[in-house]
Amino acid sequence: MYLFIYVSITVNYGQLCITDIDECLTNTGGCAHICTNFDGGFNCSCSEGFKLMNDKKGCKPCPSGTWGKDCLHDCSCRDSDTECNVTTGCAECPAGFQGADCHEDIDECTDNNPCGDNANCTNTVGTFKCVCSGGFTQYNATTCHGMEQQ
Ligand SMILES: [Ca+2]
Repeated sequence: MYLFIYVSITVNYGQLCITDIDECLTNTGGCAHICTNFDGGFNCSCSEGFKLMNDKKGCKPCPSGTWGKDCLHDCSCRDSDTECNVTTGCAECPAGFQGADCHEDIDECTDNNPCGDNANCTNTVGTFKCVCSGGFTQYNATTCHGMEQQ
């Protein structure tokens, strides 16, 4: 018994497994879309707008509400999921947001002072506030008037 194990180990160490086999050269490694070879193995991946299936070879279209490489991005578009392209994402974000996933707040206060000269702009997530400077009162969301203007 001990002798058998010793011989088996010796044989395995004796094999020369130095040269990598490029599995991607044969039938794209069985990958539906993209095959990536590396030393000792290979990976399958999918094009934008597709997700790798459980068999690690097939690719299925992104489910509704997701997009991009491996469907990792959320569709948080302005109107509905129908405007979310599976490869490019949202055509238009909801007001106050930007970025590929529409999760990034727009700092309205740094873009162009929407509050005018008589108020201080405060950025908030998804929108902004105008707080009237001393001596001025709120006229509407973005305008403050002095006493003589009311
Ligand atoms: Ca904001």
